[in-house]
Amino acid sequence: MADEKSAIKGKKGRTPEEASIDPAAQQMLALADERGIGTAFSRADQMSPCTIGSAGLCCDLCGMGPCRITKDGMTGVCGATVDTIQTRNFIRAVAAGSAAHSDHGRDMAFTLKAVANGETEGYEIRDVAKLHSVASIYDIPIEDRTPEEIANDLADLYIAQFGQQRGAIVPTERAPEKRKKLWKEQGVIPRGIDREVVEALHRTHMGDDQDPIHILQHAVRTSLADGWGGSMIGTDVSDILFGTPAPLLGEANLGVLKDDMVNVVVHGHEPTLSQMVVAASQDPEIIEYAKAAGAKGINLSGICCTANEILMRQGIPAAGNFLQQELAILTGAVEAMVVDVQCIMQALVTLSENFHTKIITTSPKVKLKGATHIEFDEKHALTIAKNILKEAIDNYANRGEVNIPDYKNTLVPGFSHEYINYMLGGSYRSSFRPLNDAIMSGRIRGVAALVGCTNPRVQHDAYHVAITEELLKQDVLVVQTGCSAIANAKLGFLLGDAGIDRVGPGLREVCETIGIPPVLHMGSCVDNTRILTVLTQMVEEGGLGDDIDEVPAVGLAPEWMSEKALAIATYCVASGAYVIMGGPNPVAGRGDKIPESTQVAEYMSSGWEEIYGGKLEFVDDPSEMIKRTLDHIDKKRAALGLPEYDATKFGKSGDARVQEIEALPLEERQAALYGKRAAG
Ligand code: NFS
Repeated sequence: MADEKSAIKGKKGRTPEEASIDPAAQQMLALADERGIGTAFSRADQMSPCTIGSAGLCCDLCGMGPCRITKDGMTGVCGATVDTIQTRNFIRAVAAGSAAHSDHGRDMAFTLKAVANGETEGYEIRDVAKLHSVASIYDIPIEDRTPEEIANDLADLYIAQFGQQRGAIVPTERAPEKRKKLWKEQGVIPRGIDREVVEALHRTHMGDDQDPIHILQHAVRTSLADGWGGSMIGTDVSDILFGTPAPLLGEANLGVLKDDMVNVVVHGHEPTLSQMVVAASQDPEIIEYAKAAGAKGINLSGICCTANEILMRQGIPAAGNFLQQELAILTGAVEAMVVDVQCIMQALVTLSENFHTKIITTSPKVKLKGATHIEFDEKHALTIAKNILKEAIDNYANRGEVNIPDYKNTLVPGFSHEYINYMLGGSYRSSFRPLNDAIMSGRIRGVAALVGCTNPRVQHDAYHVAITEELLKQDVLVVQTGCSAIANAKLGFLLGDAGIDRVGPGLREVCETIGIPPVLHMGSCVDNTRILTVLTQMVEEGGLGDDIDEVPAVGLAPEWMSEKALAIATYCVASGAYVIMGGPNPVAGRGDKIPESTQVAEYMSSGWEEIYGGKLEFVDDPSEMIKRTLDHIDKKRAALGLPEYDATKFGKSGDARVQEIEALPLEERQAALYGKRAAG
């Protein structure tokens, strides 16, 4: 634990204010500093990223290396060129990201199968309407059949997508016609989810595929197996089993922890575990058990995408995003942090040794040395969830000093594509027409999907918030998932009233008319597929072109860190979107000591744009990200023949206008309201 002394103000360390814009995070970082406890922030300060590796210039695929390409014209021992090395590294990251999302989707499909066959404890099919609508897409008969019979068929179909060897995975059928045709021509329709991931690994084994463009073509196919495969399956099944999200009231930030209750934080990704912990926490027996331990009850909260899953379905508060997992433990108030898969820092265990917090791993795939392992099994899900909570309650007596920051904000999450469709027209006229019309008229300039992680290499939450603020002013509707959504939730953007005065006049009118926040929280990272569905439905509604690449929309992941983010970025590009990622480009040479190989970076931008209409770019500076976003939106508006965006054209209706009128002197107010000429 030598480096436990390395707090945030280390040699090159940033102050808490420089490390995060979130006051709750700042408070915890100051505490870590005081106590000499290391966090991801201080570790990032002490370890500069490897400039060779971060530019994709290091090849460690065989035992002749690792080879580092540090000069122009250099190759690896085998002769591999810079472009080959960079694209091989890139596709491996895409494969790992796609594998993570898709394995999550597979587990969801297995759970659906088990629920359909009565083999689980505590689960049920909550959303029969969604089951029917998904089954109908694939012509699974629904008439005169029980939900279980339909779910069994759907589960079989979905499970088969992973091991399928030939043909096309079925969720790709849901893309716009023109897009499917393009994918077919390019030969990138995934044949089977597992097959594409395996082939990505095979192709990048020593001595296989060494043509950068050919490698990238398969990167596209692998990523599509994620976005229009594993992730889409994950979202569908989560909705069927746990309910399709609709707006509700939630809270976010470390202030959701309670000093007089047993705090259990669920962290990770798969809703199978977290949903059952939610159910168990409401069990009278468990509540009594907590009271007997001297607590007022159980207070559940989430971190990362698990937080999003239970926030948007049950309104369970989010304690924070990725970089707040350690900070939650630093409060001293967490009895147990229950984790499943993905985005879980190994540092949690060492950190928790300074406190009473128990780290409980639950997935058969993920163990952390030093953590308590209580393996989750859907057959005994509720019993296991109760046992986990009992462990946490038993730990309440060991709690020491507590420092819960007094910061939290309310938000309205739960904007599934089904709900967006409904909210725009109600039950009888649900449609995307009003949204398309608002974009076509210029009330809404365009749409930005702001997604992805937080990363200690940049000021925590700062880019998410700065970009959102500016885009809203520019009348761009912002949709969000993942840790980015939590970043903005903490600042109050995801609640209508709090965010509305910071929104451009046209967008404001739309938000006021429909009664929505200017930033729509659409779920976890797996739910980025909801954004694909929304874009497809906007295309099908008409008026915004006949393919996704024609819609004035941009995707941004300004603080990304995970390989999953690269998989998401690639499938979004292949679906026609312009994607802007923050941070250094993992396929570009950097600086003067390292060759400036921009061939791959250029291909992912202009090359992919020529083929797919979407492109991938890495941009360091948030103002440049905003500029490119607006330029792209305006370019797409012009290509569709839509009126040029004009900030002064709208804003003379809705609440803003009412307030303006109310502030007028009586006679002018009458004139404005009744059309009478002001006297005199
Ligand atoms: Ni996405 Fe969710 Fe967060 Fe990043 Fe991790 S939680 S799947 S990878 S860090 S947004």
